[in-house]
Formats: sequence, structure tokens, C-alpha cells
Amino acid sequence: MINKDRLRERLLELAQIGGNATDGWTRLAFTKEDKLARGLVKGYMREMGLKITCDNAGNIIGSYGNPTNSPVIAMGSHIDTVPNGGMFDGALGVISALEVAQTIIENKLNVNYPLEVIIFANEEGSRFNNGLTGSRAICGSFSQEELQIEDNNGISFYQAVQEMDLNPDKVYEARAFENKYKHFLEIHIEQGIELEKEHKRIGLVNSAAGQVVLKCTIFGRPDHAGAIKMTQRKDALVEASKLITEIQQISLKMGGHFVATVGKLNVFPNSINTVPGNVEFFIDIRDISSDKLNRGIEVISNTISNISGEFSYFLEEVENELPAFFSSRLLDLGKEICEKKNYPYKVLSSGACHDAQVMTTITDSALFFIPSINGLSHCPEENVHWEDVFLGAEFLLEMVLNASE
Ligand code: HGY
Ligand code: MN
Ligand code: MN
Repeated sequence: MINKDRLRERLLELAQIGGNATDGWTRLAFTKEDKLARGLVKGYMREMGLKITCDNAGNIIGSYGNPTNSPVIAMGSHIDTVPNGGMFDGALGVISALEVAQTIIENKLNVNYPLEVIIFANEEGSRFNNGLTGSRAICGSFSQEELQIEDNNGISFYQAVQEMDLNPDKVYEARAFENKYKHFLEIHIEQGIELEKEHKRIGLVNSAAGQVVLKCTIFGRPDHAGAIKMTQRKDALVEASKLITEIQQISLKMGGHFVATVGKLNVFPNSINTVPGNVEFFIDIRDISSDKLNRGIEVISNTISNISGEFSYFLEEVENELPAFFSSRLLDLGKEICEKKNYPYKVLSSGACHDAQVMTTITDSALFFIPSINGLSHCPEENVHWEDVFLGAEFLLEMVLNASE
């Protein structure tokens, strides 16, 4: 029933904004690329007759039917990316949700409930080191302090929201009223390699990892790179490198779903002929078990606190997303549909975080995957098979139709 050509054309059209297959896509939250992409998808919403609202957290909500007179069935994902990311992460879920909504409207399919397509703002968090802010604002877990966080150019989250012609003083108004949603559904690329390896076409996600991001600053001393002897230095980057290697060893020992990544590091003053004075780096720590996550954080924090005496350090938590377990009712419905339609499927957990896991805090929420080719994501090579894109949208449509009975 879905319109495959329209689905593919829209994904390709969105991919015209903010990147290309060589460099990847960079549509960081509240930047001009994000603004252009938001304009494009709002146009799709207008085309299908959705009522468009944009809350002050930057979420774009397209609704069909009156959300105040009964619980809403919502679908959605995000269109912001990591730097040099892929064209399907988030975008697939948004364009698929719009396609499902348009198919329902065009074919006058009866879903008994109002529908919403939500394009969550700032899911990735790459610009301000704080992700999932749009869904957390809807679920009431966005804190006002986050408004003061600055990006690498000293622009605060507050100012960036203002530049989107939104009112950051009213972010709290984005919070959904009690029991607004009957359920929330998100389809996403797997970003791992399990489905492809096992020749499955739909992933039914039962849990998603929690994520804690620590920002560690090491204070050394800047010196002249030529005049100061090696034994007289306090090189913060050499010290940070030792810690990062130890963090990797700790993570390998923790095993299982436990991962820790240092993907962003800033050196000050970052000059070829100055011994690094200070270094700040971000440690992205994840596990699907809260206990293991907390234990890993403790071991990593202790390792950092045992830093050699001549350096001081500062460690702060900049992000904390709890592990989530998705709706077993919707997971069972997904199994039923896959078995009825003969879609090869697998139940799996997600190492990546998603808006759907935040939505578990206020409603029955479900997350589904389609295979990522070679498991690649957050890179220009991120790719999918179009047949899986179409099957994923068909599956999402079936979920909406069956879940609304
Ligand atoms: O980092 C994540 O898991 C997601 O891509 N924001
Ligand atoms: Mn994503
Ligand atoms: Mn992502």
C-alpha cells in the first residue's frame, strides 16, 4: 500500500541537504542545514494535510485528527545527524512515518485514533554534547541548565533555539499532557550487523542501552615545544592518552554489551609548537544493564582519579540516558505481523540510543530496525537495501493499523 517511489524520492531529496556520499551528511541541531531540512519535511506534512505545530524544544509535530479527544498514535524519529554521518540514520524513520501517515490518509484507512508524526529535535547531541533533547522535552526530562551549554563556537543552546525563531524560555511547554499517547512507534536502521549476518529483514527491539557521557578535563602546563626538556614537562595530552588506553582495556574486561568510546577530544592551545596545556575529552559509556553501566563508570572514574600527582583533572557528567525496555505488547504484535507476513525477523537489543527509548517513560513505545549494510553507520558509507526500506514502511503501516484495533 505504501508509495515506494514517493518514499525513495523523499529520502533522496532530504539527502540533498547537508551532505553527499563522499563527505557524509552534517545537519547538526539548529544549524542552517537543519533549518533547510525542517522546511522540506514540513512541506511534506503540508502536502498530506497534517496540522503542523513546532514546540519550543524544536520538535515538529504533524497531526491528523484531534489529539485532545482521545489518545494519540505517534510515529517519528529525527533528521539531525552526527558530523559526516549517514543519510538514513533518523531520516529513514521520519520519511517512513510520513509515508505511513499519507498512505492512511489517502486510502481513508480507519485507525480509530488521532495520528501524529513527530520529528524530534537534536537527537544526536553532537553540537552541544547533549542528545535526545526533543524527546526528553516531550517526556519532561529536559533540564533548564542544558540551555546554557555552549557549542564549540560559544553559541549557547538557548541562542541556537532562539535562532530557530523559537522561545527557549518555554521549552518546558513541550511536555506532553498526561496519557496523551496510546503508543509511539519508531523505525530506524540497525546501525549494527546482526540482522544482515542472520539474513533477517525486521529487527524487533526489546531493549536499548543506557548512555552516560562524562567530560574529563586534564590540567597540565603549556610550554615551548623546543625549549623545555622532556623531563620538565606536564604534557596533558600524553596523560590523557594513557587514560584513554586504560579506558579501552577496562571496557574490554567489562565485556558483554559494555562499550566506552572517546570520540571527541579538544587540545588547548592546540598548536604544533606548544606542549598541550589542557585537554578535554568525552567518554561515551553504555550498557543495557544499569548495574554494569554504573560499575563501569565507577572503575573508569577511579582510574582517572588515580591520575599521576602532577596533573589535576575535572570530571563531569554531561549526559545520562537510562537503559530502556520496550513495550512487550507491541513487541508481540510485531512478531505476529512478521509471522503472518513471513518477514524474517529477530528480537534484539539496541546499543544505540533512540527517541523511542525516551518515549518509554510516558507511553507504550516500540522500536524496529531494518538491516544496515555491513553494519555501518555514523559515516558516509551508511547504507541500506531499498527493498528493506519499503518492507520497513509496510511493517510500520501494519503496526499502526493493527495496534489501533
Ligand atoms: O548515539 C546514539 O546512540 C544515537 O545515534 N544518538
Ligand atoms: Mn538515530
Ligand atoms: Mn545516530
